[in-house]
Amino acid sequence: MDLFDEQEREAGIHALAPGAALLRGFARDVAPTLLAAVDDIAASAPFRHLLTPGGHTMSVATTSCGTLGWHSDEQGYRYTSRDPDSERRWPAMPACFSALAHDAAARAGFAGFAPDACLINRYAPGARLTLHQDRNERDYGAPIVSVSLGIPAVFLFGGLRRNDPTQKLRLVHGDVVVWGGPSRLRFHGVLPLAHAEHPLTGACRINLTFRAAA
Ligand SMILES: O=C(O)CCC(=O)C(=O)O
Repeated sequence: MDLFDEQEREAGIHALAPGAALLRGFARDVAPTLLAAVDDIAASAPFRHLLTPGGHTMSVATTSCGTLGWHSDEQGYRYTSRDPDSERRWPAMPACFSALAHDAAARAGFAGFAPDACLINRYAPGARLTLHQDRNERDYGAPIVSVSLGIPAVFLFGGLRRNDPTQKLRLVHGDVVVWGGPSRLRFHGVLPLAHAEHPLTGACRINLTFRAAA
């Protein structure tokens, strides 16, 4: 049995660093409801491949829900109250999303988390997210709650400097990672996804990243 198998077998809370935890399987039961809500959101705010400030097209497709949505283009990274593609407000955050994010944060030691933004990332095999910090939010007092659905991914969880060593965590359907407090600005990313199939998502991974942005 390798380390990945061992981690996946153990449901429950796994400390990653001060203020950071992996909650194995925390979202598994509610996953079908979450995925149905993602379909509804994508019907009014479709997934798109954003441009980075450097002019590269992101391999991950994104959309958002909540009061604020995350956006990137040649002008930089930022939150917007309207979907720049349609000029309409982002879809409201479904109650099942806010409840899950609140409960996962509480389980990891952050009571009262009330996200106003959920970035939804869709990864096809080969898609990746390079190491970055989440720093477009106004207040770093609230944690980040990140939910994995569908096919597995290897999540890189680093330190406060880009070159710090990273932990490699294989995240599977229903896993939730929470980082806040002294870990709030840790670098993190996702390695290129291997090809796989999941009964609920096909050959794709959906990630929900909840933030208190305003
Ligand atoms: O897909 C993931 O697990 C991480 C997503 C992420 O790092 C982000 O949206 O900032």
